[in-house]
Parts: sequence; C-alpha cells; structure tokens
Amino acid sequence: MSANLPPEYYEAEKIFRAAKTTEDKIRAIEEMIRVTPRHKGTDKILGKLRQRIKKLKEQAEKKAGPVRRGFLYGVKKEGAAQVMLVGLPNSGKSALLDTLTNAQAQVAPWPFTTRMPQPGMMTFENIQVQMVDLPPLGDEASASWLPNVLFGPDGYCIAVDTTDEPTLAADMIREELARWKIALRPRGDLTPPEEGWRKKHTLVVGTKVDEPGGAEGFRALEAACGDTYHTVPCSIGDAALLEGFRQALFEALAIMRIYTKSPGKKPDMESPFILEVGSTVLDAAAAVHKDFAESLKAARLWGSGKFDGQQVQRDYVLHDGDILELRL
Ligand SMILES: Nc1nc2c(ncn2[C@@H]2O[C@H](COP(=O)(O)OP(=O)(O)OP(=O)(O)O)[C@@H](O)[C@H]2O)c(=O)[nH]1
Ligand SMILES: [Mg+2]
Repeated sequence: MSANLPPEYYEAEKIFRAAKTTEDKIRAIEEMIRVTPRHKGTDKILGKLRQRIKKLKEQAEKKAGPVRRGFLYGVKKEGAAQVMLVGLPNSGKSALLDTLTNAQAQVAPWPFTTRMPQPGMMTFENIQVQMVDLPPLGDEASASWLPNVLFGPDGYCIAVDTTDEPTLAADMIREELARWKIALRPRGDLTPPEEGWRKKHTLVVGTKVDEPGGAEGFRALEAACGDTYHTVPCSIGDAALLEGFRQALFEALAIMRIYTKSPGKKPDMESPFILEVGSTVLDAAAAVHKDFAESLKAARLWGSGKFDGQQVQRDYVLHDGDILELRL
C-alpha cells in the first residue's frame, strides 16, 4: 500500500536533515509525524519516526545527564512573558494554543496527544505573550523532564475541562505540582515563595463551556477557585470569551506596560517596557538602562489618571500604561 505522503512531510524531512541540534531534530520529526495521514500504508513510517525520536531522546539524555534533562525540552522565552499550558489529558490545552497563537497545535479527541513543548505567540493589544503547550500531567513519557520545564515560565494557564469533574481536576493539578514544590500564586500575591519552592502566576481557564454541562461545570470551578485565582470561562469558538481570556491572562501575569519619552518628544507607544506590578520609577529607569537608575535626577509622569506631566519621586509606584520622562 502506498504511503501517499503530503508535501509538508517532505518539507519537514528537509528541515530534519538540516537540523543541527537534537531538539531541532526531534521537533522536525514531530512535525513529520503530525502531517502524516493515519492509515494502514503509514503505520510503518509512523512507527519508525517514533522510534527515531525515542533514540534521539535517549542519546541526548545520556549526554546531558539528569540535571540538564529539562533544558533539552525547555523553550526560549520570547515576548513580554512566557506562559505554559498545564492540565490533565484532553483538557483543551492544544486547542487554546491553536486558537490564540500563530502556532498550529495537534488537537485530537483522545488523551495524550501532545508529546513535546510547543510555543506560539499570542497578541494582547500591543504586546506579545508567549504560550507554550505541554504534554498533560500524568503522562509517563514526559515525566522525566516535565517538572524541569515547568520551573521556567513566568506563569501558568491551568486548563480545566468544565465538562469533566472540574473541581476534582483543579485539585489534582495543584497536588501534582506541589509534588515538585511548585505552588500556584494566588491573585494579587507578590510575596516570594517559601524556601525551596517556586510560585507561579496563575490563570485558571475553564475550557469547553459551549458543551453540555459546561456552564454548570464552570460555576462549580469558579466557586472552588475564583476567590483565590484569576478564573475565566473559555470556548475556542467564542470570540468574546477569547478576548476575556487574553485580558485575564495579562492581569494574572501581574505585568504592566510602561512607555518612555525624551523631553520635548512624543513617547514611543509601540514598544513598552514590561515591568512587574509594583515596580517604581527607579525600576523603570533601571529597565531602560542599568546606569540610568544611578544617574536619574528627575522623572515626569503622564497617565495613572490624575498625572499630566507632574514630577514624581523615584519610589513612585507605576501603573499599566504610564508614560515616563526620565531626566539624567
Ligand atoms: N466543544 C469544544 N471542544 C473543545 C474545546 N477546546 C478543545 N476541545 C476539544 O477537546 C479535545 C481535546 O483537545 P486538545 O486541545 O487536544 O486537548 P489537550 O489538553 O491538548 O490534550 P493532550 O495533548 O492529550 O493533553 C479535542 O477534541 C478538541 O476539539 C472547546 O472550547 N469547545
Ligand atoms: Mg495537547
């Protein structure tokens, strides 16, 4: 039986041949698997490709040693913040990546579809947030490296299927993360984690609310989690909910956009500096240039509602959207 492979397969194969790093090779083979149609004629090919990935991973893990294993699958941060999609199998993580970013994720009605981290960029107003799709928790194939990868990002988007015991799922996810000493940061909490722990900004997203029982499931999830974490409903076909998701993710990340201007000039509103909520004028100066913090003489501020070019102190706490003029 002929395999009848699509042109995308051969493109991915070309990328595989040119790949220099193990990570790129694995990614290329993953893509070859993704675009290969599922039928009798391709069983053998798919089997061989999976075997190849397994071998590459084994070789790489041997070379890297146990400590560096996570880095093999780590994803380089890009944009204003990095968020990882965390959840149980089939909860709709890949569908979110697929819908909200430029990346094409493999979405399937069965569990354990995603095998590797896959990044994509989501646009929120004038910034880009990197979202990284992950294999589900409880997946044996990724158990050796997933915890390490989970240490990396600025925040999590916890995907909970509203049609499948949502409150139980949320508890299971929290417990699983706690085994690796990762805690979910409650909304508004900016305190450091306990010794030996990591704390991650969190958005809980109730997925598939369009399905029967979804709305009810979301109400239960919100009752259980909504007081502690930013919690939003989502359905990949609902534009208003998707917009709500973007806004909520930005808020959950506890970041803000600060614009700078030179005296007498207009501010650059296209490329804000990204600072953590709670940052001051001094923090902003340091973000612009590491020497600026020391030489800062005065600052004027536009924004924050009541300010219109007023002079502010170095310890003034900034707000999202503030425009700052730094005088050195
Ligand atoms: N009706 C509906 N179905 C959805 C929605 N989001 C995801 N699904 C479906 O749920 C199933 C699982 O979606 P995936 O995105 O593959 O789930 P996942 O969490 O990535 O699964 P794993 O990779 O196995 O962990 C697919 O059949 C999707 O089409 C949604 O908002 N509404
Ligand atoms: Mg997936």
